[in-house]
Amino acid sequence: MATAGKVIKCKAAVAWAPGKPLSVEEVEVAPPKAGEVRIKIVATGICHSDDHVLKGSLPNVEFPVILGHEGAGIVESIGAGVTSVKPGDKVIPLCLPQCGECSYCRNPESNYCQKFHFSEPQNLLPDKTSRFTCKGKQIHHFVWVSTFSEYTVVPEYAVAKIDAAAPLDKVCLFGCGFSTGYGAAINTAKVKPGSTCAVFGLGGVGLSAVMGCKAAGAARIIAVDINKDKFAKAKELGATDCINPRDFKKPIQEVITEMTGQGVDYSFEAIGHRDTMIAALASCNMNTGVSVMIGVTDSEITIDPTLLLTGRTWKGTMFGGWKSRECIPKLVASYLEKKFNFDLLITHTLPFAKVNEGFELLRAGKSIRSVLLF
Ligand code: COD
Ligand code: ZN
Repeated sequence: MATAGKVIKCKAAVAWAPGKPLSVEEVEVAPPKAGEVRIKIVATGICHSDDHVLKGSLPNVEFPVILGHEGAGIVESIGAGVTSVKPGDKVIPLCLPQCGECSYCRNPESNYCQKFHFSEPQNLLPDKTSRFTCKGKQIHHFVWVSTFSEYTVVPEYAVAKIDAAAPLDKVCLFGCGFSTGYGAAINTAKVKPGSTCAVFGLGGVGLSAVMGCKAAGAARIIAVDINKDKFAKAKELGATDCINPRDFKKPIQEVITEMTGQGVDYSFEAIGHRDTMIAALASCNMNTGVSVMIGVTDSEITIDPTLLLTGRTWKGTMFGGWKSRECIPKLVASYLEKKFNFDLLITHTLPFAKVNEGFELLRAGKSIRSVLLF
């Protein structure tokens, strides 16, 4: 291949500092070292977590950085020792790696990998260097994947090879939004048929949780958002009731408890706010209720301990509980077999140069997922 072993110059969106718009620049992407894979990104979604980073509210990220973690692409070249993918393979870079060696990777009950950002920052590749430079400056990676670059370099154990027939402009959503929300219902909560659920936040992640509750056979799915424009899509995807906390004088947890008698069996928080995390917890029934926190907040939470004392379970989820390298290819195969369809989540498709417009649409509540195409 003509580019293998060479530095590639390409387009990327650089976040030079928190709070500033992204800057589309020409960057240099060094070839992959041993154990690494260089990927030509074809499509990438914009997730609210990228915006959280720009606001400075995700831990351990270092600027300047190339964000983006919901991408799909084609392997351009591989470093020494890489055996699981080859140039030309379609792949999804994985923000949650699966090293296969740490104690969690070896535990069949767990999907967390100790190489993930919450254990060791993923701002540089494992050898503690970056493959990105721009205007002579080193640019940091973001959770290793940095999909807002036409080419990116990722460790082999953070890459999933997928079916050659997969449409990259759709399956990029497996990189975060769909996998996270759908898996929160299926794997983390283990929603049972006939149960009642409440999903707080109807973005790409929350709507995927609605889809997961429906697929698991929930009888009632209460969708909660302050933006009523999200309700039509929530209903299309399986919500039975849609409620706006601003339409009620009393706290939304009281409304949900009255609607269901005791509170729901399962609740999900897909917003990333302290108050909605507590409201979601209090919305599930006091004894067997399970509440799953999907969002991340940078503020601490104080709760009345009796919320848990009576038996409720409060859980978090990372990447929807999927062991990433192992499960993503299977999920892509199920998508190709039309076992589920999340295409409705993609509300906008934009050329990569319009990345800031994509963020504006997200902030204004006008998009679910914008997919950027290189
Ligand atoms: N009450 C009800 N709904 C609200 C409220 C509120 N007080 N505030 C906002 N909302 C709604 C918004 O109107 C919007 O519809 C929805 O909540 C949020 O949707 P999006 O599209 O902005 O966000 P997503 O779906 O792209 O992302 C949600 C996350 C929870 C994943 C994200 O915000 C987050 O916390 N990310 C960090 C967690 C993480 O790292 N997850 C794994 C990989 S991203
Ligand atoms: Zn995300």
